[in-house]
Amino acid sequence: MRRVILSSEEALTRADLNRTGAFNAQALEAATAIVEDVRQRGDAALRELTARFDGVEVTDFRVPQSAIDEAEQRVDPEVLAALRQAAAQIREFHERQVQQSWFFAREDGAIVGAKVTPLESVGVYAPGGRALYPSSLLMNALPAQVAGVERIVCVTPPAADGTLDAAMLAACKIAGVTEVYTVGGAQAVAALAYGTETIAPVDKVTGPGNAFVAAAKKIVSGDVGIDMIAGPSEVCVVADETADPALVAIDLMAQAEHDPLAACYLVTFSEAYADEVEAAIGRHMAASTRADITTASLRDQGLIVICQTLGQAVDAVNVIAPEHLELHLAGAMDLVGSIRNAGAIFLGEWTPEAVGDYVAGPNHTLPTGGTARYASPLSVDEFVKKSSIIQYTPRALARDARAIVSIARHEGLWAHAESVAQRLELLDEAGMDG
Ligand code: HSO
Ligand code: ZN
Repeated sequence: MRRVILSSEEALTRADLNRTGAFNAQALEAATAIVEDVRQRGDAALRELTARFDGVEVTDFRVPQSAIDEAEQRVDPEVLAALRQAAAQIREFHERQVQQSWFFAREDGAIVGAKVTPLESVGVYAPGGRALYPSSLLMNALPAQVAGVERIVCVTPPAADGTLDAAMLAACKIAGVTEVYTVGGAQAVAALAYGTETIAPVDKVTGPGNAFVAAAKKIVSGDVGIDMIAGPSEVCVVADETADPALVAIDLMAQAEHDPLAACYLVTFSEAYADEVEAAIGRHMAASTRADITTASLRDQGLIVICQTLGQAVDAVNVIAPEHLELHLAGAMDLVGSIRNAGAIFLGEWTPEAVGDYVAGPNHTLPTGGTARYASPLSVDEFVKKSSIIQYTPRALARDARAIVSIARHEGLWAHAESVAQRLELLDEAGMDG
């Protein structure tokens, strides 16, 4: 892993990070053409693009309900039980996020508030290939279900033999997905956004994907809602001398094995400790079943930051603004207040990121690429919208009339002012002073 050694006066900068980004100009150009093609030609384009990119001839994109219902019988019972346990814990966590509509009655009789309404339909993108994750399907579909979304559509690319993973279909069933389509890539995002003969459009598209999927989400956003544009996955481990280097090493590898582009950061306090972690990575690697991906990620994207002080380490974390942050330090909980930027914070040596990836309950769809500076984990909020509610009484209107008329006149908006003034006249005629 590359190293940056900070003297006590130095601070980590964003330029030190060399982030790859969620997509590039090439992916954007390719996705633009694909989205346009699907918009123009619907299912015919989906068929051609699926043949070209997935090497599969799909005649009917819709997965029959019977296949979804039967999938549970084809999944290893232990995996099925694990998915059910994960779903229960994810659901329980997200139920706490549900927001109620609220109304506030003012003393003058006016009522103002917000009405919370679930989106009618959402489309969840579930990647295939290297990133075939039923857990991600749960993390996207369950918050939508908890929010009260009625139509939850899953799109996912076919395997080389044209089939879909049984565990993915079982996860769809567990999470209340109502339609599944065998289509992936930018073309699937376009189909969800604009609709085709077989796929009715949705209100919002969520879910992770490769650079083309990320680019397609960027393109369709505005015509349809999107969650976040997810880039390569990241972890930042802060470890002091008390942390077990073997555990720090395996936790870095747990993120690196996702993707050669995954970015792993180790923030620590001596070169000798960093050497120990790297030596442990070497020992673990011999047993890894994903050594190629893991090695490439750590070699090309990995970064070790050596700090002199804890304050410097906290500053480094806030510059990295990692998707996942693990604190392997004595007194980790005391540091939480000073961490401004992190998608999820894992405290102490008994909390590997894998806990949060699967079962803890919080969402594993988290802001990447430094977007934790301003963005939050995927939540029930992403699947509802709010409408403001306003009801005035004569008294409330009389009370606020002057302010409205003043601002309206200042803005040169005659009818705005009149719409209030004329009502006040009506009140006068009726002998009501509000
Ligand atoms: N760490 C991944 C989520 C995941 N891990 C899915 C296992 N399966 C991205 O945050
Ligand atoms: Zn993971």
